[in-house]
Amino acid sequence: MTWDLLLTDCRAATMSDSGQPYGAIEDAAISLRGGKIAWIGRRGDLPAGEARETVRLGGRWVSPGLIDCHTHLVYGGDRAAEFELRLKGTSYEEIAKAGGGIASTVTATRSAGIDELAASASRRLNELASEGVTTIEIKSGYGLDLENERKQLAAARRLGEIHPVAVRTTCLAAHALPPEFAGDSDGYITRVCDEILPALAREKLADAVDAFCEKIAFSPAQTRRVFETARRLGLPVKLHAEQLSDQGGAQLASEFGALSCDHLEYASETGIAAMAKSGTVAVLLPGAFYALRETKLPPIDGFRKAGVPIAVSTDHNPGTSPTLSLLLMLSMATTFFRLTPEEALLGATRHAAKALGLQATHGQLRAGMAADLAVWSIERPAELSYWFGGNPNAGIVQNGSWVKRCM
Ligand code: DI6
Ligand code: FE
Repeated sequence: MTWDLLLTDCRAATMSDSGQPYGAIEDAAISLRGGKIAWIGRRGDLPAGEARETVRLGGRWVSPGLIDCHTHLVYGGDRAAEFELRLKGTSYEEIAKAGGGIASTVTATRSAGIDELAASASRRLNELASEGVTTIEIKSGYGLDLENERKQLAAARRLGEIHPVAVRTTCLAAHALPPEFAGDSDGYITRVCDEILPALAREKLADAVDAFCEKIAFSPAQTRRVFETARRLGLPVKLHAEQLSDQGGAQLASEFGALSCDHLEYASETGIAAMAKSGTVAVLLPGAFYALRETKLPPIDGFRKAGVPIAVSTDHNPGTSPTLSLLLMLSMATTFFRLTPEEALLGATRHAAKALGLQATHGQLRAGMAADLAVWSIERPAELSYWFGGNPNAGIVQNGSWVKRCM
């Protein structure tokens, strides 16, 4: 057998369901071929073979490359001025109603060219990727018309071409009401369903469809129309659900077999049961929880008891979660939400893959899966949510090739 790369003298947090915490393999070897994991197991069991390159990792831990499954990475401008306002007491809802918030980012995004959007997002992506993120989801939702949603998604696709990171795109045209549709949110949803989504689906710019179901955004009835369109176009759905109030969004999204419901601080028992039934992932976004000084915790125990897989993501966006660290989110998920470190890491690997529909190929170290790996200078995997600040990443492999070479 010949391999492109053989990693030995390492410990593997495979994140597979092996019965061991973290699916751990002590004294592991991992061989890669053709962009995939060819073999993984105990070093002593390694089959005979030749590797073009062998790297001894000195006992370091290897995990699946991290997956950031919910971001709004591509946008114009920033919202540092609004941040100052909020600190003087204005609420997120008040800012949104006064035409600030998302609307101000829409203005800045519409006036930016695609090169400018890609360049600013590229700098942010470098930061996220330096922590071992090898797959990222990027949403539109600051264009709010066909031309500008297309521009955002095309910028996101370009990032996937110029960075060693796999990019999944999501059309979030139903994020906020654009100013030209003020007072006519049903009219805007008609535009989304009849024009924006069909065109972007045809152009293969969107891998999924998302919406913001909330009092300050779109109603369940409007969200349903968006989901019906997505279904007709053959695109999977996700939902910003129950972030500020319980709208029954989790039930609605589950009815459409949603990949994920995200935020969920105000999710109900009924919502949880519906998600469990449809296999929908609960994506927790502790950065937004932190930045909005939310105090209502998402119903973590309910998700656990119902067997709803939990993911953790940055929700990177300029308004409510301007974070550039997925590891910091793992720390916050343990400290704020009391996830165990193992649950937190599952949330940025196996369960995050499921939230993107990539569970067959990503998020675990298993033969046949994508050779996307992160190498860590740590003694135990719990350190990935224990430290906050600092970066213990020591190496990154994407698609079988070194992005950041160890030693
Ligand atoms: N929920 C969020 O947390 C972000 N979008 C959403 O639907 C906020 C986006 C923003 O404020 O720009
Ligand atoms: Fe979001």
